[in-house]
Amino acid sequence: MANDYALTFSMVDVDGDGLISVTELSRLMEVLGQPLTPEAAAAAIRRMDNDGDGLISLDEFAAYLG
Ligand SMILES: [Ca+2]
Ligand SMILES: [Ca+2]
Repeated sequence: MANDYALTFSMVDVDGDGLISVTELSRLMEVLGQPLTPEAAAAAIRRMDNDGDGLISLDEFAAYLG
């Protein structure tokens, strides 16, 4: 299961720094045909962001989806 999350995560993490940013989330939703406003993207990040650094780590991503 963790590997599935890691695979999805790596597709979203375009620059490969191991963190999902608001920009990367926005790009993903655009590709999925469901573009978010910057406000909505930031709100989505905040919902997943457990340590408050404004970025989503693989742990936070897996915790949110799992
Ligand atoms: Ca990234
Ligand atoms: Ca975080």
